[in-house]
Amino acid sequence: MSDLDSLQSQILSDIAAAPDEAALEAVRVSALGKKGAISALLATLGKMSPDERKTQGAAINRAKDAVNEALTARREVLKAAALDARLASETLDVTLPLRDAPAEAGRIHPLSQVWDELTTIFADMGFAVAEGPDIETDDYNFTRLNFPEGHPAREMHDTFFFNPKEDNSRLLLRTHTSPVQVRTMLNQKPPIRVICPGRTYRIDSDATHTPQFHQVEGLVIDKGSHLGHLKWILHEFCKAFFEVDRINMRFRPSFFPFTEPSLEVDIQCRRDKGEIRFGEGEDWLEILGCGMVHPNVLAACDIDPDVYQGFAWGMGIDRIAMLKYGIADLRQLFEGDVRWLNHYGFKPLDIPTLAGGLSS
Ligand code: 2U9
Repeated sequence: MSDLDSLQSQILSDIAAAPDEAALEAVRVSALGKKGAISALLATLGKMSPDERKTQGAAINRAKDAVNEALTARREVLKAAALDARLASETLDVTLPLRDAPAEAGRIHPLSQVWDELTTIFADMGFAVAEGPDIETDDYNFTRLNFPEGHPAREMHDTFFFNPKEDNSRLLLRTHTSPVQVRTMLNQKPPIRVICPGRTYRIDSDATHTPQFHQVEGLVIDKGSHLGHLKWILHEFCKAFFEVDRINMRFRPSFFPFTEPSLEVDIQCRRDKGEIRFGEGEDWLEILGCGMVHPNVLAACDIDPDVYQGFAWGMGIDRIAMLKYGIADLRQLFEGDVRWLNHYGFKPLDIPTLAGGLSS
């Protein structure tokens, strides 16, 4: 085999072995580039005799053509292989579930969820939502609610007071949402049917109390309203809220300055391996307080107690949220831990409705 033949077969086998386009380019440069082996042979033609040049020139050019052809063919093969590899690596599996859309990102806090659930339930019964300021007067938070001046019942509430004003009156952070009902009665004529969800404050901080917490209270004022209506409303609320068909309730006598008679309500439940089930079982769990609005409160809110009567109730939103969603520690509700929220939170578009389900 001549030197040219062996050079050509070496180059062709290098071309065949080139694993990618970069390696193939390196083979091309070493054969046909300025300093390439075939280019070097072509440069020798000038020093040859015309006869020699004729035969050698034709032979070298055939080798050059063969190399060019092999390069083109190999380049096509490598290009196709590179494309196949890219297509394989960039394959999209259209059967995979969709990634969360932006509207699915973030979570609704369980307290907000429960707040929405209970306003949905009471709205369905015809209740309006009333709101009022967090900073209240002593008069609206205590006096008009039949807490006599200097009465120990005021101390039960462990109040956050602001510094006294010049006239010695003191503003305070409301200890319950009841002043919202006082404002409602002063501004609206009966019949009244409102619920008052809101933030409340008491100087209390331990495993079962936070200085800021949440309450929802309800108030009905009409000429013929009575305890039977109150029991029905609370019973319907508990069934809807805990999403059970039946629930047993127990009404125990109690005392609040603003209601007479006053009652505390327990619901029947079963405690099972750290979980609570409602609507069955032998245990009782206190969930709210209620009663007929005290005639002194009606009178203090410009409503004639000889014409109208009413009932009211109150419960802790934090407590019913913990019971419904199995949250063990009250303080977790206030920590703002995103990992906790991702576990206990609700999807933003799963808005509670009675038709679509409260928490499904
Ligand atoms: C007016 C008249 C009456 C609201 C009521 C309760 C009973 C009650 C507690 C439950 C748990 C507060 O969060 S808690 O500690 N509340 O037991 N609340 S009756 O009665 C009113 C309110 C306003 C004008």
